[in-house]
Amino acid sequence: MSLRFYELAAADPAVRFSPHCWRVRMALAHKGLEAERIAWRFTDKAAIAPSGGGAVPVLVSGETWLSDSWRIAVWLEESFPDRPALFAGAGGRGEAGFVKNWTETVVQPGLMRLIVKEIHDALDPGDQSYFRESREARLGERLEVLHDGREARRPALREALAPLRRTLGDQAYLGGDAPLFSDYIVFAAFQWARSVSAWPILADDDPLHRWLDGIGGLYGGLADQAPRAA
Ligand SMILES: N[C@@H](CCC(=O)N[C@@H](CS)C(=O)NCC(=O)O)C(=O)O
Repeated sequence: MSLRFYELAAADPAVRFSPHCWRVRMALAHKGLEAERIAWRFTDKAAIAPSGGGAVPVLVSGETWLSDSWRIAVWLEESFPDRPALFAGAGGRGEAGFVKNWTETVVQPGLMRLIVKEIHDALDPGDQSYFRESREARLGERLEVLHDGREARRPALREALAPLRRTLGDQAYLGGDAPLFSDYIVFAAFQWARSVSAWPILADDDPLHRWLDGIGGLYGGLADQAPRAA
């Protein structure tokens, strides 16, 4: 079954930074699946119109267009049941739902306000005004103001990561002894940040580095070796 994968790209098309796309990239690698990766830009809505939406990730299999990282992961799990599991059964999938919602309501919004100016700067010029307008409306602030105030906001994000830090103090991965989709959901948010920004989100001695480094090195260093804008 051949797969096509639309991924958000920066000005340098080799830089793929979207957190939601990174979830799918890691999920495909976890399942041992190859996909043709297609660079997509925010303003190229027409290219993914058959998905029914205007956002990536989009995965295409034959005539089937799938959008939304969670739906794609569930589809991969159901379509490739003999490959390594992304969820630990129905209960594990339920719990991964909490991880997804925590990541989307706490981790990603916190990171966004720290790196949004650098995302903008990494974008293709054709995407920059769309991004600025839509994100300033969403965040209620100018990108430069958010950037200038980020030092003061970083401690709050570090503190908000306490549940993750404590869980990973007791076990190697959110999935237990080995990573599952829940690990990739949170990891992808950090991969988003480091794809566009060299500014340290975590303190040097944060124990989360062990977990991040472990996942970054998986699948031949897929994430660690990915091109970055910063
Ligand atoms: N719930 C979706 C969110 C997808 C999403 O927001 N994608 C962003 C890139 S990270 C996007 O394509 N946004 C399009 C836009 O802002 O116009 C998922 O999990 O895949």
